[in-house]
Amino acid sequence: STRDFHLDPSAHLIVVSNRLPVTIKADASQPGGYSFTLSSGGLVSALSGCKKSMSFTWIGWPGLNVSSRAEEEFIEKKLREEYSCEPVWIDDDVADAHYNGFSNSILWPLFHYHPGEMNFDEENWLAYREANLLFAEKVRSVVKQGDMVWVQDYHLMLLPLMLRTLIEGSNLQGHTSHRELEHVRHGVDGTSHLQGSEGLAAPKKEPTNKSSRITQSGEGIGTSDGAASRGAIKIGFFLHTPFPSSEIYRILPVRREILLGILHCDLIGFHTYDYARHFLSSCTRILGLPTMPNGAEFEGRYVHVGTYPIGIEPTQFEEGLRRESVQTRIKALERKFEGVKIIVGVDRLDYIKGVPQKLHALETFLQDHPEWIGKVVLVQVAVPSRQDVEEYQNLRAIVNEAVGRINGRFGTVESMPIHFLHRSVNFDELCALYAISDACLVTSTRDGMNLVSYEYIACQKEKHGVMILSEFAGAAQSLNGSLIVNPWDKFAVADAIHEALTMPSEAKQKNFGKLSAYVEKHTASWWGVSFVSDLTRIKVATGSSSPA
Ligand code: GDG
Repeated sequence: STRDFHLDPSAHLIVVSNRLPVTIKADASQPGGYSFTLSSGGLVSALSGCKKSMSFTWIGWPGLNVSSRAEEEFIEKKLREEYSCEPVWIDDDVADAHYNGFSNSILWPLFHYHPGEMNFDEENWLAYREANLLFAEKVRSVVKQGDMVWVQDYHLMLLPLMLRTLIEGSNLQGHTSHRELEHVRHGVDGTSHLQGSEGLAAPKKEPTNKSSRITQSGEGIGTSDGAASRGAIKIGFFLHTPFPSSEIYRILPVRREILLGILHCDLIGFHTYDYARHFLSSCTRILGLPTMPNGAEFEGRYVHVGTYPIGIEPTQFEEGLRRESVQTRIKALERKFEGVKIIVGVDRLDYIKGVPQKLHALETFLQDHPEWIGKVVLVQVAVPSRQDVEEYQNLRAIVNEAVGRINGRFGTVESMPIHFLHRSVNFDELCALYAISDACLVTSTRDGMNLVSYEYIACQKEKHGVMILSEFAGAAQSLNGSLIVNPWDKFAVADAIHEALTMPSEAKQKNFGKLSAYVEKHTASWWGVSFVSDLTRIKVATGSSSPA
């Protein structure tokens, strides 16, 4: 269906994500002693569409700390002038407990249906609040009346509430959940008071000099004593992970606080209809809120909830494939693997990606179809990820063992069934790998969307390779034309591998046609523009408003 987008060129968009899209490194050879590199991440291309028609600021953690205020100022100036970015400085211990602690050891496992891996810890929760408050203060210092703030992902779920509190001050009164709000605002021991930043800060720590400096120098619309009117700014939130069933979600000890955190938005977006539904039923069951399929009533306002499936920029891959160096690499790989079918897997080495399940399915396939031994290889790129978190270290050991065992069992002097790379590959190599592969295998046990499947399709215009996709990836809702599998059923995945390797070319072509049409249309910039366009359209009234 065609959508009619509406971006207001006079509006200013502030995007907030945990990490800034710029990598900063100490580098003595550079002026000022630091090098700056814009990352090529998905969010950068996703926002390219919005950037063309609106003015734009990106707020995030710069990923490092420097020793002097002069160095901070140097970095701030460079980020502001060349990248439209504003850094949020966070002390290393808080940043670690916020990112590795609460975000990646509590929310991440729970949202991906791994409650056994969730170790709830008060210190991490306090750090999560403190980091969210530092972000809120930074946003408050740059935001102006009429701006739109778009908050990204599970690292920043308290930010919308904190921002409204900072900006709108004492206007935050409510009937539904007054006590919960107090709990979030005042901190666990109740010693802090609401006004100003202290009420939101972790009670155990004094506000740092840095955070109070940001507060004092803030030129934004909110002040700690005067309240701007409700609706002075619009806030959107997008969750890149699944939102789990309320039966899982309600395990979280701070389930109320996290829901209340994002309910202070005007628009909340998810990748799929299921995630939106799970969120709304959590709002009903945990907070008792009245909900409708497209939103919830909260504190006298209507919070819109919608689905915005993210995508990729296929043109980046098409351009990659046209490069001479990539074509040369493709030819070399094709020679190397002549007469052998290739299955590609590309995953961060994360327990949600189901890499052990993938390996077991391949093992089952080779056991049941020994005629394929030596005639098929799995090239698995497993990018090291979050190696400071214990679960990820355990996973690495499990995967290494399985690769060794399967290669030992089915390998020959000439070939090994699994080519396992525990590192990242560069973009050109990634394009070549996608292009030469006869099938792509995604076996995530949960995955918000999964963009690897989109990228593989973008690189298959010539071969029409088969996409084997877990039903537990958000992408399974969109990528009609894939072979959808339950990754926990190794026999079913083994059957899908067999089907993919033996599929007639007409069937492959037909499937590819559907997949490609979807990927080409639902791009990353389409995602960004549709969300911001919907946020622009929402009318925010003082007091009660009804759904559009
Ligand atoms: C989260 C959600 C959701 C991987 N290895 C290499 C490499 N990559 C790139 C891929 C792809 C990206 O990393 C991975 O994206 P995914 O979407 O597959 O997964 P997550 O990182 O878990 O992302 C996910 C996403 O957010 C967006 O909302 O889809 O569900 O979990 O772009 O290409 N890139 C290069 N070398 C590698 O070795 N160059």
